[in-house]
Amino acid sequence: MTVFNELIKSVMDGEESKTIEFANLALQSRISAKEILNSGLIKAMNIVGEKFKEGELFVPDVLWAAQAMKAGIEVIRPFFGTGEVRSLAKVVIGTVSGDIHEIGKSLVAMMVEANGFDVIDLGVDVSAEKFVETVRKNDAKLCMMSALLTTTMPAMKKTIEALKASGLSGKVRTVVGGAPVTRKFAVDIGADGYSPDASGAVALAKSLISG
Ligand code: B1M
Repeated sequence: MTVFNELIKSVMDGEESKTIEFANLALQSRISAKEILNSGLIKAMNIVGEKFKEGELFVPDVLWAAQAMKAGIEVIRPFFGTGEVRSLAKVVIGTVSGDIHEIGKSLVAMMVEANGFDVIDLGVDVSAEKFVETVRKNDAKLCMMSALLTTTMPAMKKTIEALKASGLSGKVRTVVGGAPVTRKFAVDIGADGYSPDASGAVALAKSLISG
């Protein structure tokens, strides 16, 4: 089996220690962190998602896989730095209220941080009030929201409205993303930006800060 197949299998089996072992092995084989992420960890989680949808895997299996994936991300995290000068622009990020999916959000947070931003990660199930309070307290320039459930997407609209109602809309730009989120939805709810993936989110953060 190739190192990628081993890595994918270890995530799917929820074998955290094996995921760490194979992620390290891949790095030693001079495979880039980006490739390990895309062709190993994310690929595995997509297969898990499909199997979950088909009823072949259940919530605990998905949780174990998610934990293994998180462990793999920690192994490659130090290799995501770009060496750019820190912008010092503060970014508040979180998964919106009612939603506990954290991996995609953490990935975006990690990559945005690696590109020179000061990231305040509020975690998951973050209320509109918490986003507003943190943006205000830290004079954040960007508020980034993730949602993985169609049922939690309205919480993004609620947060954007809360930012506006608090008089922060001219001071902070908003970015939304996550598997069910679309560009049209982002436009409809008045977000300043949308990205389908983590690298797009980084590019967007840079352009919104400079523009
Ligand atoms: Co859940 N889950 N889950 N889940 N889960 C999905 C999302 C689902 C698509 C599975 C399926 O049915 N195929 C489905 C949602 C259907 C829908 O609404 N459209 C679903 C469901 C239904 C549920 C529950 C309701 C299941 C239940 O209890 N019956 C429940 C809800 C809990 C809740 O939140 N209230 C639930 C629970 C869970 C677990 C807790 C078991 C676990 C999360 C554990 C954790 O995060 N610690 C889990 C997982 C792991 C998944 C899947 C399998 C994988 C998600 C993931 O981590 N992907 C997922 C199926 C799938 O996506 N294939 C599924 C890897 C990650 C790197 O990708 O998060 O998409 P992703 O992030 C990407 C992009 O979306 C983007 O960049 C990232 C990197 O490219 N992105 C952004 C994300 N945020 C961004 C923000 C940005 C920009 C880009 O800017 C701000």
